Amino acid sequence: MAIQEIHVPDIGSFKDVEIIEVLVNVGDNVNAEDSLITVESDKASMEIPSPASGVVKELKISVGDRVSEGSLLLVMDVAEAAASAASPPSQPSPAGGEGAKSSAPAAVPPSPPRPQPAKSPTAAVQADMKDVDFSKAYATPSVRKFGRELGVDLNKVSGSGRKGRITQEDVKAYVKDVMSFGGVPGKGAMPANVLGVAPMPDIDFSLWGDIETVALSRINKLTGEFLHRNWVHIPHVTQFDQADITDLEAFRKQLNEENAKSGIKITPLVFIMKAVVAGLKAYPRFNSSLDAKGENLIRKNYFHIGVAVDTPDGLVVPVIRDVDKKSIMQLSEDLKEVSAKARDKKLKPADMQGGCFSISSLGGIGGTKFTPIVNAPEVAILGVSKSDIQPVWNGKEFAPRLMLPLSLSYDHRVIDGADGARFTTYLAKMLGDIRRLLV
Ligand code: CAO
Repeated sequence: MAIQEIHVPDIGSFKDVEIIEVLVNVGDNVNAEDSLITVESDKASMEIPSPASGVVKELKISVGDRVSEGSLLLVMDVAEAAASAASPPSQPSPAGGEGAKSSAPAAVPPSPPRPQPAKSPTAAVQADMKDVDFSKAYATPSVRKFGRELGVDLNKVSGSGRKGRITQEDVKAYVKDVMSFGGVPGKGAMPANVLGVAPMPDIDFSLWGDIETVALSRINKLTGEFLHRNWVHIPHVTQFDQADITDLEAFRKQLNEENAKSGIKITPLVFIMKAVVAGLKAYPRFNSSLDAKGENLIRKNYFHIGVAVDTPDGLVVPVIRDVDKKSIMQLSEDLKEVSAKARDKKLKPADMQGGCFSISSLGGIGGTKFTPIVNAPEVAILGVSKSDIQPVWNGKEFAPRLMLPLSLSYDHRVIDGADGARFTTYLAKMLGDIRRLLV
């Protein structure tokens, strides 16, 4: 045995890239070509394999560190035979191409966070793989992701790729095998929670005309995974309503005139935030989250509101804290600050955590209603569309009133339809006469 430092080999155009996964721990027995870490650039992720077999003695990096060719990764007690064979560094494997040795890997979504070990993985194909430990499965992040999406426990799939690496074809063959045997091969019936959803086909669009491929931003990819998870896990219902904001709008315009010199613009959104807080106080179930087992509701006695901000790189939801304690002017300032931070990419993860309820306002753009996706672990989200003048019957005649469309999506496991309707009715009442917010 010999102590050897393991460095990042030639990784082509990947420079100063972030480590998104450390796949080994101190004490692990590693075989040559086993993946050590996954790095990610703006465009792609890539696994760095071990150049030698041996035991990991010391890790010199952790998730979030940035590395380039030559960076020290770890110290290994290398097996004698492997030590001499270890001199030419192994090539990293681009996550997008099985066994490929390209320095310009294809763009793929980042690998999801490393899951915790499963307590009792009984089924070969499961609907939810988030708790299953794939760390010993020899597969690229894209194949791990594919396996998770199909609910396949990769630990049970044999790899036909180089050095036994599991390929996408192996996963497909495994699923076919399990399906054709009506369950776990040789072990009985199909588990009840099989997803049963076919993977998206890989289509060559150039067959029908000129195309170009544009890599998704990191925010697009993360948001996509997050929204997909919430869409699949949460039974959504969307309740539509309208608030008469004719008087509110007159007051808002007056405030803006009075504060013209302050440089702070008051938009309808800050009043909506205040009305939402009143709603959360009146209907505390909306200010709660389900615990991980789905058995208890965690009720919050604070009022932090997430606001969806549209940026050139995608959607982010910074959280404005203690909305109940802030004035309309203060909230307008906060909103201006967080949207500027979001658009300048200066938001930190902590700025986007701890929200109780989110608001997605498309009122500055247009549209009449939409169905926002709940921002879990929150249980409801309010979509706001563009207000417009409508004829409203006042008992004697139709009067022109400024109506604001509201679209409330909620988690039906926590909120009943009646409460959904009560909540929007309450919001409309508050926004229709904002003096009520003081009561
Ligand atoms: N009806 C009519 N006009 C509205 C309105 C509404 N509901 N909401 C805002 N407006 C007006 C504002 O008063 C402002 O008018 P002036 O320019 O005349 O003053 C204009 O529209 C632009 O407002 P804004 O968008 O700059 O400000 P905001 O406070 O309403 O919103 C922010 C701030 C950050 C939420 C917004 O800029 C944004 O990014 N919205 C997009 C959110 C998004 O993408 N959601 C989709 C997520 S997917 O569910």
